[in-house]
Amino acid sequence: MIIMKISAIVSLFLVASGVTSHPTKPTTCKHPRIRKEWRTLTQHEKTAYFDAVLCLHSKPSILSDLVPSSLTHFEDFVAVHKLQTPYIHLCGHFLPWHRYLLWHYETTLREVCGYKGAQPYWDYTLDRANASLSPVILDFGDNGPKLPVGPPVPGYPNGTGGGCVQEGPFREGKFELHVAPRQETERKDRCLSRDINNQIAWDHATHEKVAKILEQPDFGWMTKTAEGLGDYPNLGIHNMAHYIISGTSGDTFDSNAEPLFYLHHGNLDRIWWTWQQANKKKRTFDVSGKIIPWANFGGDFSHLSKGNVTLDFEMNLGRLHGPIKVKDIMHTTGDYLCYEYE
Ligand SMILES: *[C@@H]1O[C@H](CO)[C@@H](O)[C@H](O)[C@H]1NC(C)=O
Ligand SMILES: *[C@@H]1O[C@H](CO)[C@@H](O)[C@H](O)[C@H]1NC(C)=O
Ligand SMILES: *[C@@H]1O[C@H](CO)[C@@H](O)[C@H](O)[C@H]1NC(C)=O
Ligand SMILES: [Cu+2]
Repeated sequence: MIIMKISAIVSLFLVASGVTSHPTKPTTCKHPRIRKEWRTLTQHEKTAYFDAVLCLHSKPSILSDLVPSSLTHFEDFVAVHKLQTPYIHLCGHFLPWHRYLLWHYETTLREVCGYKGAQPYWDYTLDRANASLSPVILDFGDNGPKLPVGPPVPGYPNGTGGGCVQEGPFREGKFELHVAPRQETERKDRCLSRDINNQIAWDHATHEKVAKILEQPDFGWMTKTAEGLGDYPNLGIHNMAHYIISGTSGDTFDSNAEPLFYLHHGNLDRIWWTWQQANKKKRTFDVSGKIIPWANFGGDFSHLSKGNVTLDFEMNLGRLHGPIKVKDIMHTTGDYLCYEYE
């Protein structure tokens, strides 16, 4: 009787601890890629990163039959994000899906374009005082000439640019985009545009906003705080950073046609990672939140389950990669992913 009780207690304990015991298990990740803040990279490292992105943009598309406006391998990532936009934002797997996208983008830069480094990130809180002077944005080129473009969010002042980027590695004439805006899939040749909004940076690129995310007790509240609490376009830190740059970056569907997207999402992923690191046992495998997004981007959700995202939920990058399960990407130094933030 006593033995039975003990074994019942033990098995209860095992069920309760469940996957949370994974982080302490040895994993196959021995030499994690170290992701650094952009401004700490050497000039040599910065040039190597730009060369790799431009290389990716010179490789032919592998899915242009699906999205005719994707002409390059760089644009394939934009096409995949565009097609999945209604299903990967404002939902439980928002952070997992974007972590997976970043890992595969970083890996492709390395495998296809010989990049030796890791995906850098952009800590925009360092540029809050004047986003127009951000050394990160300026390394990626300028703002583009002033055009009559309204504010990205009602109630904010207009941005400071709006035209085609004229300087740097992604300037007009050197870096042409073919991928059409929003949900369109037909080819539309255009430039990369930016419309830096200093007021949005001042109001939202704050340490307080980051601290608010980090102090949330569980994944559900943490991700909602990061993404905005359901009242899109509420300026959660995720939307906010897109709108600091605006222009191409402000169009959710193909926001990753802006190379800075991957640095912004690197930072968002770092915030999630920092939150996980603060309580590895409890948080490394904590995931929840609805499968069906809490705001409609114009998708058909009839094929989706009404429940929450779990560790066994499947994600894919269309024809680029997958499917994998959410549990594969929860641990950044596990058996699938292998990176850390500096
Ligand atoms: C920010 O920098 C830009 C570019 O140098 C400048 O025109 C602007 O006045 C600065 N804004 C503030 C608030 O200092
Ligand atoms: C902001 O841009 C809009 C659209 O071009 C324009 O109508 C408006 O006058 C601008 N506002 C200011 C204060 O310049
Ligand atoms: C679904 O996710 C939400 C948000 O994380 C959470 O509050 C809720 O408890 C979850 N529901 C279930 C049944 O797990
Ligand atoms: Cu996205």
